Amino acid sequence: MERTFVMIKPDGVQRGLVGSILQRIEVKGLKIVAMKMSTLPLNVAREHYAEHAKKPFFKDLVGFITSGPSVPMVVEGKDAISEVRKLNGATNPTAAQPGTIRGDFGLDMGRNVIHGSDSPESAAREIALHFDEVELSGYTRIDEAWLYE
Ligand code: IDP
Ligand code: MG
Repeated sequence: MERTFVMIKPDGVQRGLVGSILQRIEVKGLKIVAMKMSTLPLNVAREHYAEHAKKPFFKDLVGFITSGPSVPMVVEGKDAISEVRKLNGATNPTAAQPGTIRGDFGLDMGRNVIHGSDSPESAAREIALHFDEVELSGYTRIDEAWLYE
């Protein structure tokens, strides 16, 4: 089983999409093992997007991501990292396929509703950045015997 860091961004919260997005994650079979609502502190936002620090959009990105509450979570399951990236769709919502979260719920690159880690290294780094170990709940979902062979 693999864990990934997922976050519904402030636009997703403001637009009332939290329930719809969580439902897609849950019905896929992915298990939410940690979740909270929090407005990211500036230092956490800068650290989260450190790989983009030199990009022209970095200032706007950090301003946006700290502008209101987000819903950070840790999601677990088979190939969770790539499965969440597939559910999310392409970075630019106008390029994202219909049926994906970004393809169905967004129109603008800077308002693309959701984040998902892009690799095992990013997932480990981002989970540790946003959550303490004690906030992660290991448990068995009742449907696991029917989800996995
Ligand atoms: P990802 O979220 O699909 O992994 P990244 O390339 O890691 O995409 O970019 C991180 C976030 O930065 C994107 O989700 C998007 O919100 C924002 N972003 C990326 N490229 C641009 C851009 O060219 N203009 C404005 N915002 C951008
Ligand atoms: Mg990324």
